[in-house]
Amino acid sequence: MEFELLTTDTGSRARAGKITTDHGEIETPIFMPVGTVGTVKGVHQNELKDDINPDIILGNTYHLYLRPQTEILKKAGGLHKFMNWDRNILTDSGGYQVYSLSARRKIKEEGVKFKSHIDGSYHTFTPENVMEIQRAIGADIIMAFDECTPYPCDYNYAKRSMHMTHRWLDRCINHLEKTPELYDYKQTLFPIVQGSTYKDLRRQSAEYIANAGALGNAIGGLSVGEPAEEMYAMTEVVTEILPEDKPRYLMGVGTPINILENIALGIDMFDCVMPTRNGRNGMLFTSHGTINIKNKKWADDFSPIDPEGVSFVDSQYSKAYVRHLFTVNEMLGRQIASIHNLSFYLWLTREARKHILAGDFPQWKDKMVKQMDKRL
Ligand code: PRF
Repeated sequence: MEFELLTTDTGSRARAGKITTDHGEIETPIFMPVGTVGTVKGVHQNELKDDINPDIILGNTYHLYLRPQTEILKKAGGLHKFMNWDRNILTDSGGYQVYSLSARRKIKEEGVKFKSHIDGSYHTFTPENVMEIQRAIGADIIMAFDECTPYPCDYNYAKRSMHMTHRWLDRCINHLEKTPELYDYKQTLFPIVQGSTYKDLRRQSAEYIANAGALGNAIGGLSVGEPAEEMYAMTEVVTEILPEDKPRYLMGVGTPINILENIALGIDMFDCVMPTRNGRNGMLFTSHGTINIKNKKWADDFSPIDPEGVSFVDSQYSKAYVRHLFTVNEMLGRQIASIHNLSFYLWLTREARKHILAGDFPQWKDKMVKQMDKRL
């Protein structure tokens, strides 16, 4: 994997860059649609490739390990072939899903024993087996196994957990070296900064992660319920320390406003379930604010769902029609909302990139943040 830093904004820390892997180029800043179980929920491959058109999507080790399971993915020749996606994939390590989804878990130095949310069976994730599972899934970018601390988090717990995440990183790196790639392309490991909402811990963690010398770095443990200002303060501390010449990925963030603010602080990559999950609940993100399409006020509004939107759904369907689909609980409503929201998120990061390259990112960002901070 290579990263080319094209521009750093003079009025902020925003950057425009380009990552190149064996599955093609990724123009940064980028939003990566989440495809947890090997599908971006509710979106066909045609719509994903031709309309939303992302350079990279996300998969989850936790889910794919439980179903369809590693052996099936190996037989398929990896996740790319299994789901018929020939561009980039990044897999999260399970270091978050184990905490947020499993029915029960026990965290020890060796790893995490957890109870499946699907059938109640018991499993253990260790830094070593998570590297092996991610080899089998075959994503281009794979994540280190970490502990994502909750918010709020006691200082001493956060500190102990951060050190364990660092020791787990060393184990990930060692084991990955001994575990060859299964397919004919390279995989790149990204380590993860933790440290909860404590600046001193975040600094310490960022230094440790930077020293690991990986080709890209991630920030975890944020967007877990803390106020946005606290998240931005942590991003700022960490991006000051992480190397300039490597891409930086802020995990699980966030709203369109969170994304622009974090781009301004030097983040290059984002992922979040919001556009799809909130979309399935009738929330539409637009450049003029968020729409709750289930609201009665749209019942006879026959204007397009987003006149400025870049997706075909924006001009082809009216607000009244999509509201109707939600009211009668038709799945097409949820599909339209997912396609709209993902197209909007991708448009937003592409537009940010254009403005970084053009040199007027801070002004554009401030205007957009003000504009989007509304409920329509
Ligand atoms: N760790 C991992 N994945 C994550 C997170 C984390 O801290 C977050 C935090 N918002 C989202 N996804 N491994």
